[in-house]
Amino acid sequence: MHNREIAALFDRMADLLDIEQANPFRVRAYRNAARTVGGHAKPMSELLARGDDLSRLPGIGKDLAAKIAEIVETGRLRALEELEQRVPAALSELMHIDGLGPKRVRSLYHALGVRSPADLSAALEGDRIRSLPGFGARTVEKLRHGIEMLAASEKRTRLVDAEQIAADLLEWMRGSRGLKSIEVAGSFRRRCETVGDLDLLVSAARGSDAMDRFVRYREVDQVLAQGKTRATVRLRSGMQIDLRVVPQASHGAALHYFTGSREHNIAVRTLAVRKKLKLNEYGVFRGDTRIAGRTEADVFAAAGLPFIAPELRENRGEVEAALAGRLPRLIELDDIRGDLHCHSSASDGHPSIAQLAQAALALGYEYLAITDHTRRASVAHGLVRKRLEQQMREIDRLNAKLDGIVILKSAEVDILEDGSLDLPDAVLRELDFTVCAVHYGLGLPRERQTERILRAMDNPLLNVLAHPTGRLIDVRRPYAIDLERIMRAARERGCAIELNAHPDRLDLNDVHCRLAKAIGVRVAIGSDAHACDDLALLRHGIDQARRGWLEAKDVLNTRGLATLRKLLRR
Ligand code: DGT
Ligand code: CA
Ligand code: CA
Repeated sequence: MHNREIAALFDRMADLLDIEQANPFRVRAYRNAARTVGGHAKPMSELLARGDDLSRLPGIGKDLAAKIAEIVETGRLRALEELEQRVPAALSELMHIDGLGPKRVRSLYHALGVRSPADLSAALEGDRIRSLPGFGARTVEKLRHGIEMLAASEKRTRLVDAEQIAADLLEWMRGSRGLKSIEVAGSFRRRCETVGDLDLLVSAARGSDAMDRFVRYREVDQVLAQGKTRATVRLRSGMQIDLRVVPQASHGAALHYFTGSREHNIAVRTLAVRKKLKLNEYGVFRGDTRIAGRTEADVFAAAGLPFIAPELRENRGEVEAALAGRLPRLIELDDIRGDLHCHSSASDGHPSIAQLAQAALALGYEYLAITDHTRRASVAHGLVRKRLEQQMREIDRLNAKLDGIVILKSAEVDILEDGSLDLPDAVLRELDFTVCAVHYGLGLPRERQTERILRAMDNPLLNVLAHPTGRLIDVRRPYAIDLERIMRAARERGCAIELNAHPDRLDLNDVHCRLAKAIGVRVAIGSDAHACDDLALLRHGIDQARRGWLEAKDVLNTRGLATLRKLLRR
């Protein structure tokens, strides 16, 4: 059982309890548990095996700790099975459609017998749904989009989830006889935000048992194809895996070929052909002689190219840049000097500021900004002015004691519908800087939404525009905005644009990062952590930044504190 799967059971529990109108605290407890487990870096099974007390994890009490142990040991959760006797399990899937909450799900179920996304699709075809209270034309339209997103999300897996699946499989495969190397190629290696399947590449000595071992992996649900050097299986999680076994002499060529993208491969092959060479997954050939293939660098060199990082291989100009000696020096996680977006127990995050500071220090950061929500986000215990002032005093006290790290006073400030910020300027001025975002009124028409954000940026107290498109991967589309116009305005005004690194968001995405670079607006990468371990989520932002050609100099929080302060000032 991967952490994601345990989290999914808790989430389903929370959904069904919510639909059943159970105690909201119970619902929230399961949600928090899902977040803690799903975002934890180590598998729960490993923590249990080494005797850790799970009730020490944030948001996990004795009861939930026992439930995690039950799931790890039995693969089941009895409490959920009992609940599913009363509430149809598929109703939980409906809860994941944008526009549906427990109330609407209940009314769809009771009034129209809608139990699943398929039922909902059918109901949307007819007009009985319009007679239900709360299902106006806009909601119906939103639900149509929501169903499309759900259908699309079933075909692809978020990179962060694929990582857990891949890590477990790799560990199993490393036990193969005669194994020389093993790598995951494809979109996974290019660090795409979602992957369709995993492409596993093994180089092995003759007579290796890698192929047999692959199809015997305990998570395999179905072997779809099996030959001597290639096989395809489907795992119980639904993920499909392609395996290729190649001799070492072809390793680099195969790695390049199966990393793709297809369009990048074609561009490189075209260069090779111009040099009268043949390039395929076995090597680079002049006539019948293999002149390269053992390493990827050799393959690139044979085509007349320097090594091109996997994240760039989308045929978005990387081959031309490589030929001209103008490849970017991509940002690395090590370049990051601090985190500019995280939540403490003052809002919806769990940890205290002191705990967050210790965790940030352990990551080697020089600074950490505390960006709790302000007033409007009442669901997340918006910080009223008084508490924000208390928090600032607490930060002053901590900063006086802490060595090696500085906590920055900030807040995630709501941009209201008229473009004003929801705290008075006098309060905002007390902060080191602000992170501002749209959380409500996501459905405004493009022109108005863009105006709203431009007006907010007119206020010189707006420093970073957070998660600029508002999309949630697999769940919610970006809101309608003219992002290019916003970025240009941000550059003129000296605002930065956030790359929110949380795996639910990745907002900016890769293409937007590239646009930011072209426009010359600085990018601030933030983890949006709600737990100490979440600070490590920042690496997901680095993946997308690299895909967007960003270099350390394009990113705000690669600077030391003094320069950061200077750059933030408007
Ligand atoms: P995915 O799985 O949809 O997230 O995306 P990829 O890029 O992993 O695609 P996949 O799994 O179909 O194939 C892996 C790589 O293999 C792909 O990126 C490039 C290479 N490849 C597969 N088929 C072809 C082909 O017909 N021509 C070329 N040039 N390369 C191919
Ligand atoms: Ca793939
Ligand atoms: Ca594949």
